[in-house]
Amino acid sequence: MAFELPKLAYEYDALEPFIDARTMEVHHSKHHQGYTDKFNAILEKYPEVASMQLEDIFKKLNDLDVEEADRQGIRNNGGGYINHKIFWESMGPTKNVDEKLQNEIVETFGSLDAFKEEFSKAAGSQFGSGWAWLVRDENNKLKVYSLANQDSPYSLGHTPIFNLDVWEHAYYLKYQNRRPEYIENWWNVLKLV
Ligand code: MN3
Repeated sequence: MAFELPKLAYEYDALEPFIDARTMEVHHSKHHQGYTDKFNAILEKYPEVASMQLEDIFKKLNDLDVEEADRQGIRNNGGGYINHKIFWESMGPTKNVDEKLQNEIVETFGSLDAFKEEFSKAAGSQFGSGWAWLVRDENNKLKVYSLANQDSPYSLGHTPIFNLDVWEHAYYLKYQNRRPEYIENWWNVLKLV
């Protein structure tokens, strides 16, 4: 069983003007498709891994019975597969605020603005390619951080809630080197908060 490129719940131009249609199209149909294909190609060698729940593959990444080069391949390409899936699902053209989550965010970070500032800082200060994350840690506490490349919070024992892609391919066409502007505009298309 192969993992499929997830269909988006909205059109490529639905997040305009904050994320442009061309970036969405290339990001989804080329980048995400590429991760999907490479992930599946590795899994062809490991039917037991291919039949696992997607999240479990990353929770158990270090214990998978695979060659080391393939473990790294799963980390990178499988990470690219699951991280983008979370990314598309957390965005949308209309807000669908999760009140319970929002209350918990205010409780944990002091205010919504303080949370946004901390998250934006994590996204802005990630050196090179990576993602900013809101997760639940092993004690069910909300936490914000960034991880390099396609690393998954599941591999740290954490559960992702939403993420922000700060690889250049996520924003370069529209924003070039202006990552802070991309981050600021992204809050408009994050559904949950
Ligand atoms: Mn990406």
